[in-house]
Amino acid sequence: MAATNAGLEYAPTWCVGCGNYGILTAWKKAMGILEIDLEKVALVTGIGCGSKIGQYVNTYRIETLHGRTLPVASGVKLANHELTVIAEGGEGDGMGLGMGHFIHSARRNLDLSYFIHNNQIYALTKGQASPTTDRGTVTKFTPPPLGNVEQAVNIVQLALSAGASFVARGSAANIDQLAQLMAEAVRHRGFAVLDILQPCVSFNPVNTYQWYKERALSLESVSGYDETDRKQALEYGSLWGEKIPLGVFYRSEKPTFSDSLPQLEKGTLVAQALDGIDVTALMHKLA
Ligand SMILES: Cc1ncc(C[n+]2csc(CCOP(=O)(O)OP(=O)(O)O)c2C)c(N)n1
Ligand code: SF4
Repeated sequence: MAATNAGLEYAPTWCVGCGNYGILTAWKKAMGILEIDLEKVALVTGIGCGSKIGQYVNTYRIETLHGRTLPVASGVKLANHELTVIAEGGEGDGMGLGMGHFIHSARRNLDLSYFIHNNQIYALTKGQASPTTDRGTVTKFTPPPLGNVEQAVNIVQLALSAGASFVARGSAANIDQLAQLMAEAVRHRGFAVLDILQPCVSFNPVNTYQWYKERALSLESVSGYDETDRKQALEYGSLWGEKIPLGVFYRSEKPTFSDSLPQLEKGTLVAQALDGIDVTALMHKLA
């Protein structure tokens, strides 16, 4: 499948200069790298500017409620575990309302990729501080002199602590690297978290392309870095300031949630016959 087939014809409605364009380009490239049958891909997004990506790609997709991306993606995967399921949306969607779902998806090791468009702001709702907005950042809703008084969530550290078996960070400004990371996340069997640094040119004047570029540290350039060493991943995952690491922090192999369910051994749930299943006795018991 050529990467060009992964997109739809109409133009995105994102602001000119938005980092989401880079993410969309990388997304299409990633599908080309994977040579995947798009009919076997289910994309589940939440609500927000980043979540609109589903409107511009040529796969099956569900745009679900704000913060409910992962539960819906989990349901899709369990109903048909032969599908490639990608969950995607903003960090507000995933780290705010969706936070509990994130932790449980990681500890279950659901076989999903989760792409988080992290612009450190609630963009669609016009510029409130989000869970990843750095402390002290002045937004329209967190005024000076203090700015945002809350400590930011570090997505990489949280994913590692919760048990995600693949954890990486890419950037909307580095499309080739991002496409590779997306492809690796999709290939990984298990819960694959990809934190994507994404400038919002309309509502975040702090975390700009330049701001991210000045801090980017490629993990590939770190001599002796071992992607299977969780301790080292946590150490590099804690960096956020003068240096912000990009690349694969961690990968490991362990049973996925679907692997652990005997119900799925006979094939996908969608393919299993419903004849002969009578829940009347159960309903009476529960009544
Ligand atoms: C239950 C619920 N609460 C709040 C909202 C309002 N809302 C819509 S998008 C959004 C956050 C957008 O931020 P993010 O998820 O980071 O995506 P971005 O727009 O920055 O890409 C919020 C709070 C909503 N739609 N539903
Ligand atoms: S508001 Fe920000 S995130 Fe949304 S489309 Fe515009 S630049 Fe992109």
